[in-house]
Amino acid sequence: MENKNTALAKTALIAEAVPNMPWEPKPENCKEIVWRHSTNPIINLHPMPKARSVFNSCVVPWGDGFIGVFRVDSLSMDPNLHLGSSPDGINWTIEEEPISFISADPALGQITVAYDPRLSKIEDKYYITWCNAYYGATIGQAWTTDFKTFHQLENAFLPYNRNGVLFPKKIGGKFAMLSRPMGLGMAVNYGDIFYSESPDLTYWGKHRIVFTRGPLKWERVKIGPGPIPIETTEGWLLLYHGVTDTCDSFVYSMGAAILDIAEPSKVLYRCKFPLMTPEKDYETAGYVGNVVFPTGVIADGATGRLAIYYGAADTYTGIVYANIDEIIAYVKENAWE
Ligand code: BMA
Repeated sequence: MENKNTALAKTALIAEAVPNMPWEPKPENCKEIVWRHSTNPIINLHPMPKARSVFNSCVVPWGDGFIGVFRVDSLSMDPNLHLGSSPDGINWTIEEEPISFISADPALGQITVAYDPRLSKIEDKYYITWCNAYYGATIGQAWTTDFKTFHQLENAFLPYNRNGVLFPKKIGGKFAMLSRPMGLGMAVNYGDIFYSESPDLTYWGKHRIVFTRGPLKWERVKIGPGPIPIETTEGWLLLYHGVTDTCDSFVYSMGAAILDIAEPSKVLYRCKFPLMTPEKDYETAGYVGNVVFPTGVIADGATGRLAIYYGAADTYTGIVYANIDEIIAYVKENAWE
């Protein structure tokens, strides 16, 4: 019988076991690296009375089940962050009212717009980062230990910045974050992934480029980090979104890269091809069509299984599954020289 250590070495995933995670085996005829949950989308339009849609959200194991922070677009289409819980990671109950944050500075606490949360457990705390509106998009930060009381911290950066994604452990003793500084509006063409460090989550610095938009079409307009990076024996697996333009819109796909464990601004491998592009009706049509936007992941250290949560068409929540071995092999085989 295989013991846990053997399984860890084989799967290359450094994570706790999550035996009850959502999972479906790869369909026999599937040639893709990731495959969709059979009853996607798992969260449909109008999941509760005051909500229009729920997407771009993140989840973690909690107790016997799962808990998550969800982007809920209200009936007026304004986004905010809501708590959700689930026994199986697929059927979610999302709270009607947004999360209320306790903030030392009332100016920061007046959240009017909040979206695209990420959730990261570092030591004994769960940290939420999100796109916060403070004179423009910037990175909001908060922590909780019980998912009842939420303590808001300083915004990490000046506007304009989106997609703040904390690493799930300190690097060289410092908190570490990937983010995507950006221009204001479509006129300023800027959207690449940077790495930053902080001793205390208040003061951020040592900003380093990780990688810029790619020369291939699928990611030539902008890129941004997706779920929290996944620790493996090969390095940090970063799932990210890459955006291209067509004659009438953008197309958001999911790509992957492997970053150095000790110095994550160093890219070891970056895959030339996306792992997933919008193909299903619920991805190509909706509030914003042709969008797959990964923001959450559950990783099972015992088997190397991944369940990746993504927003579809800015309207629905979906899950795709993958095996860590297969993703890593695919990224290496198809990496830029
Ligand atoms: C990005 C963000 C995301 C959204 C995506 C596609 O810029 O606004 O929240 O999912 O565009 O519209």
